[in-house]
Amino acid sequence: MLQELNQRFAIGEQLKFVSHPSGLVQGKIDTPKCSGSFFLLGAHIAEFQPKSQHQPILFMSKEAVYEVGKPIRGGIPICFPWFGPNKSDSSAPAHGTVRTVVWDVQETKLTDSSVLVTLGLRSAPYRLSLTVVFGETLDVTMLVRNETATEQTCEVALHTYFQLGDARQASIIGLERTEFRDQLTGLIHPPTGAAIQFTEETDRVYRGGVPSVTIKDPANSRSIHVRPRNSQSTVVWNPWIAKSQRMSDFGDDEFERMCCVETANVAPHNWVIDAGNSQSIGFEISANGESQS
Ligand code: TA6
Repeated sequence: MLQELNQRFAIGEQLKFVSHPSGLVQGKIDTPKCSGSFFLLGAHIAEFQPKSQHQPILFMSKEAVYEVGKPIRGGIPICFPWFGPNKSDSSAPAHGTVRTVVWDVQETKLTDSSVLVTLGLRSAPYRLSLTVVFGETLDVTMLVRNETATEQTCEVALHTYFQLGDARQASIIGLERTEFRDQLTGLIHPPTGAAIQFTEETDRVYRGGVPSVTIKDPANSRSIHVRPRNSQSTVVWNPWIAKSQRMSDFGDDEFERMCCVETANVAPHNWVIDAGNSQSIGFEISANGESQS
């Protein structure tokens, strides 16, 4: 399988497919602009580090499990066709079904010295594609096509885990004028007018599109910018101490070095996709400031 994948889709030393120690198929990117990687399992983007940065942009748990049928803790899990628990079937997996199945490679190419990869999955009644451009920035677009003769309602979240030098010193700018639902209490809060800081378990769905979200990470002397596209929801999460201890695939102290800022369309901004139509969501991630090695 690896031989065929590399024959069809490798790009010299800039993109090649390898067998991860877990046995999962992993695409590895190394260009003058960045290094990165993804798994076919879940079309899971696992690593992204511009050559200008001494720290990865994406967080991956040291306790992550790499196994078909299970989600990988870190990177960019894709939550679809629902977010969180399934509202009508408590036995269904959290965050949907597409992050735990193997996607296929549809296209790879070098474009302006950046590596473009498109992965695909047919997950009835939808056909999905994820296009990722690994360059100085990370550009991700997910396209969802409704292949039925009736409209379909779904949720989507690109559940991005960001690496932080110290979550206690970090702050998130760009959502201060947006109301949010506190997922821990179910209460809706008006805009706070202030940056988000992490002092406890934080799990919020911000309602309404924003042009950009900035994660200020002074401990790494950098800021990370997320520019969402066609997203009406932004989820912000840090599990903090107790929840970290309850997650077997997450280190007890790893909450100190990560946060999630998720580009999404979740309730009440579910997608309603007409028969035969498509919807897309995406973002561009960039970083500035030198992080100390
Ligand atoms: O996006 C935040 C969240 O919904 C949290 O409630 C937490 O459950 C997190 O996702 C991780 O979910 P997972 O199913 O990947 O453990």
